[in-house]
Amino acid sequence: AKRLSGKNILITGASTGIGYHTAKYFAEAAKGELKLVLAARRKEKLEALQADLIKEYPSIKVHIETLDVSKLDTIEPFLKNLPEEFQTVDVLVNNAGKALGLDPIGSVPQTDVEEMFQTNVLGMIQLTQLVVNKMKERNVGDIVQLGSVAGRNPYPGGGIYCATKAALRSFTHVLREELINTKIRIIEIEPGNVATEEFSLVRFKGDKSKAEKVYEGTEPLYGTDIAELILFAVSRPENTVIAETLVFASNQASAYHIFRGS
Ligand code: 8X3
Repeated sequence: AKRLSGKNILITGASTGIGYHTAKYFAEAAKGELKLVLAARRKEKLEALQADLIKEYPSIKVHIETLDVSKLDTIEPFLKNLPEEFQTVDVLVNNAGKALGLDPIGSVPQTDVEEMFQTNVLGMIQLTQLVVNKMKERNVGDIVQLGSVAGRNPYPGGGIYCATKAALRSFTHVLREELINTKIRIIEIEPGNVATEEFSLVRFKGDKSKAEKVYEGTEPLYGTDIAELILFAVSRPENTVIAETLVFASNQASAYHIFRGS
């Protein structure tokens, strides 16, 4: 908790899933002695989370802001307009991201291709480029990248999503190389199958039965499990960088291989 105390943590995609739980885990670990900038597209969800956090931890400072990272030209104004006390970002959690469909290459709707790349890659890059320069000036900071097993182990039907996560992985490696002479830590978390509230629902465009099948017969990971890892990585002493972390549920061995009880 001491290592987090007073820090300002910016989380994208904070309204649900891994981002939401990460906000809660940080708040709990620091007993409210920190600042959170929570960004996502849905204002009402952020408002509810902010209200919960303030109720539970009266000393916490939470700034919420509507942000769609796929709208690249909104990212710089978003940062510039942060209230003074939230301007200095100590920890950036690049969490916003999505998979759309499982269509074979040749049949992926162009809108899906663009939406995945805009969000998972271009938005993430834009935000990181702006934040990293400020971190460089201070020679300190943590950038947490939400990669995926999909970035290492591409699977049929994931032609675009896997490519976005491979791009994130490559970008993240370069960032770590370039920042080797700084105190900025680059942390990549690469989850396998995580049953968040919405990941599969978004992938299958609201088809609940398809979404539920992804986790059927398994004991999946949950958003809370990944939040716990992000918190662990960020709260290591400054000589330690959890550089990469491939994380599976205990019944998953690769992107393709999930044990479903038979
Ligand atoms: C999410 C994991 O297996 O759906 O990044 O690609 S998977």
